[in-house]
Amino acid sequence: MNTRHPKGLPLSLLGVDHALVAGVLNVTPDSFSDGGKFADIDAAIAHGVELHSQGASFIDVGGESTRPGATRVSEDDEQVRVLEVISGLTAAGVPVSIDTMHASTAVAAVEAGAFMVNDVSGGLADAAMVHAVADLQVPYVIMHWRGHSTEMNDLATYADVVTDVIRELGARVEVALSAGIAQEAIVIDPGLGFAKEADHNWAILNQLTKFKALGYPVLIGASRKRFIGSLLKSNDGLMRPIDQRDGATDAISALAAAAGVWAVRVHDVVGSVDAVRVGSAWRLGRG
Ligand code: PMM
Repeated sequence: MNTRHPKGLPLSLLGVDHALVAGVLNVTPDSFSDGGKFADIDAAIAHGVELHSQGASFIDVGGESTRPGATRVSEDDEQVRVLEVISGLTAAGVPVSIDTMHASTAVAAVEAGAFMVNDVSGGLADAAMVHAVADLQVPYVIMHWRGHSTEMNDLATYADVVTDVIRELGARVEVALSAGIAQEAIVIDPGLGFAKEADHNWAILNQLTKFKALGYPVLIGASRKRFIGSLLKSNDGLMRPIDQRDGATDAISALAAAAGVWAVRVHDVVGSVDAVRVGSAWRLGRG
């Protein structure tokens, strides 16, 4: 199996030998970091084009917030939010992935030009998803997930977080394979912040090589998440504000690239583009 890239990547990304940077584009009124800013379609497309020009390998477009406590959106509302943005970016030559838990949105998004489906629920939220992706024959990101945003904070209990997440991810990979998704099309993601407390995330990052060893390309989404905010608390105990977490995000991007991940998913592309170059050169022993 080729663990460098999943099968089905745009040609423009195949020659890249450092970790890829996925730029986050949340077209939602309520995402925790950039939500609300890009609800207007033209502004969203312009932002995606800008992230791509800054060096993002592809743009991950999502229309449903997965922020802890967020309420769900209907498939129709989600598609109204994302489809025009995806076709606009595709027309501008920007590779796009779709961040969705809905099979119908995945299908419509790929029709609109998306090359990959990023499903934070790893197929658990919508049983039709793995079958849809098998038909679409596109790369599929399977993230570790235990439940929707309204309940995930109560599900963060593990005997051993690394062992448990690897086992649960493995079960979702089996479901995807049984549905007919090609092994070469699968990407795995430990799901930082999803039913995980701060130290669960650090334990996972500490053991990234164990995820790599499963043989699938690995994607990491640490950008601006709460566990960074709590690591960098001020002396009086205040969380580091969301808009001041990019330096730490860049550090994680560098270390994740050094550990051999396939891609990092970030809001601030500029810093992570340099960071993954450093991490990948470190890993390869050449620039
Ligand atoms: N995190 C978020 C959304 N989508 N997708 C993947 N594959 N991995 C992640 O860690 C991930 C994701 C939540 O962050 P956001 O609200 O800033 O997009």
